[in-house]
Amino acid sequence: MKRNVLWLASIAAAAVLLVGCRGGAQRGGELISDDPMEIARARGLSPADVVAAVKTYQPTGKHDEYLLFASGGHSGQVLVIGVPSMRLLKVIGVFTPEPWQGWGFSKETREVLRQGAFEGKELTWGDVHHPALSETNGDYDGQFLFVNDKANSRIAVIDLRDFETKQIVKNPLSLSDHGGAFVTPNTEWVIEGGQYAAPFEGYAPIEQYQGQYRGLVTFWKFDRQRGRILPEQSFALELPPYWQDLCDAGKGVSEGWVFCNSLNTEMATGGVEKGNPPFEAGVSQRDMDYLHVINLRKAAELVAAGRTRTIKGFKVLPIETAVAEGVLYFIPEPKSPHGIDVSPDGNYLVVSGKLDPHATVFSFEKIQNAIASQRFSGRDDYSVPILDFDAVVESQIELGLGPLHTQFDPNGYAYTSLFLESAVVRWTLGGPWTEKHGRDPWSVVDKISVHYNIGHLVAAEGDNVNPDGRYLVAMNKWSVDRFSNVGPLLPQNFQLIDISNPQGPMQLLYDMPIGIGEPHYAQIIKADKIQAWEVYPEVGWEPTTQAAHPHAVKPGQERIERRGNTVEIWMTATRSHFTPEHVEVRKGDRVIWHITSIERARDATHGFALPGYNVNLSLEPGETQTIEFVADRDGVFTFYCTEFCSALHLEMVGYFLVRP
Ligand code: CUK
Ligand code: CUA
Repeated sequence: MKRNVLWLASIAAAAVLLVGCRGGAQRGGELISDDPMEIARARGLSPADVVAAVKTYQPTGKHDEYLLFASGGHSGQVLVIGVPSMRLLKVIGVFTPEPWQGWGFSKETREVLRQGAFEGKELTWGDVHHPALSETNGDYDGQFLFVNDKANSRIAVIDLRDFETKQIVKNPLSLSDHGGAFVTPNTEWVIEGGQYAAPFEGYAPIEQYQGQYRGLVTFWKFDRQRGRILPEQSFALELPPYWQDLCDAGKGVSEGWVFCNSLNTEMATGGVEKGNPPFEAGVSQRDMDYLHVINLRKAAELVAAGRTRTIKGFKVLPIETAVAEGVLYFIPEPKSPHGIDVSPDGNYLVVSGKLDPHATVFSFEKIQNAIASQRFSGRDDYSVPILDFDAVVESQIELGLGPLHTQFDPNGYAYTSLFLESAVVRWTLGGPWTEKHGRDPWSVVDKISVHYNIGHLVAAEGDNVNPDGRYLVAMNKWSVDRFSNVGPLLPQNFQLIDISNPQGPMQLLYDMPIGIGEPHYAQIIKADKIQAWEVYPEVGWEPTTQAAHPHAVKPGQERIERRGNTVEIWMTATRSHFTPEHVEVRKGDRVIWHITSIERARDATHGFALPGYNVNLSLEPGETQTIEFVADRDGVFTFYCTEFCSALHLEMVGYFLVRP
């Protein structure tokens, strides 16, 4: 209903523009009219611009219908954006310290960051590629978000009750990943596909590539109750040293299976400086690479039965076992593929090769038949059976140049990003899906230009069993001339596209520059599925454990205690004071400082800055956080609140005195 009203309003606005308007809206560079038509004309807006504006504008206080969770790329963070307004709502600190949130500054959050250390070395950035919302029966449930770090092979768990990172797991076997994070339809497993093959155990000369280097895909067991990945129940599937790329989890008919693309089945090892072909040529000599088809259910049974080796304390299911037990099959796929996306019903696997203008669609049903009747066209060097291409392919559709990633809507359409063409193509996904909606199977129906060099695209709930359609966001690598010049490093460009009309064309609505990292993938969830807390459930809450903090303190019980060279402080924060306000220690003392916000009012956040000691905390209502350090600088340090919390915010200070 509301949408109809909006639509009518925008049509009316557009119609008036089309028949022309009166002039004189602008005088001396100033807009003086409050007639919308005159304003539009004075600003040079076309009727389509006005329609786009009306479709995206959110009046003050009105909430967006959808939330977009976008990877923050090499910022190591996650972005939360409202759709359709494209307003940035939050940046979630994940792999990188983030002072506004106190992320990586308190003892509690530092410990989460340190979980992601590589053999003891703390890593303070990540390359986030693929966010994955938790699912129940293949539909987003709004509880958790998982993201991968391509640079260091890590997965992070974010709890959507407070939008904070709770856990980082470091893959002990690898230092790069890509096909993650993806979840199985009930979030039992978080999938982390590999990327650049390397030895599991450490060093091996590159001449021993085929024998010593390995690919892998890791299945992290998720405990929803505890909100944690359980590394001891997780395992990796050993794979040939191809470069596994994106993965997707089966759903519906294909639930229990996992599909991963690969490139470099040539096993090229580069070395352009030694006269070898460079990687870019070496990895694309063959016409076909291999789509990996993995029976995860069977693999998990083998792991439970102890059929694993342990490498660096982590369970590994060997290739030989996977092959012998029917866990692993290959399908030839056009070379150097990128996206693999499973259709909403789970039957079609859409593979797009950047170097091939087609999407290749495989049928899960045909794959099962080919496995049952052993229709193999051979085996690779590691004895993995290769399914006969013709036996499992459903269709190949010419989409355009450089197809990458595919999403779905409820109208029987698929949408694929075209990197080289800078476009989004809408096409019909054949089979019963299309028949039900009375469409031609496997045909391109519409194309829209985007600016520029699109990587991923994301439609509302467009990768789960129940896509919403409505909106699609093109995630463009280059913005070139779209925005004011901000120097040689340009923002990426998210473009919001209206896909709500199944009969009409797609319409570009909005450009949003992303001035932080390079977002790769994103997911769009219906906003009302997320039930985030407004304040922490009780005073003295510890967000990293989601439980009462053992060192929370009630008003009146604030204190400072000394034990030998250790000084421990239990402090409260409220508008507009810290208690106590004087903390005095001796140089060299170890300081353990707990601060509890005793606020219960929504949005009454306090900060806690300790200059000279590199501390800034964010204390949301009810939260308790700890800082721990050696007072190795003497002097007088004013700690103060970094959030403008009240009229007397400037007075919310105290003195930390360190006696020489
Ligand atoms: S990737 Cu970057 S555009 Cu990591 Cu999913 Cu395709
Ligand atoms: Cu508390 Cu400003």
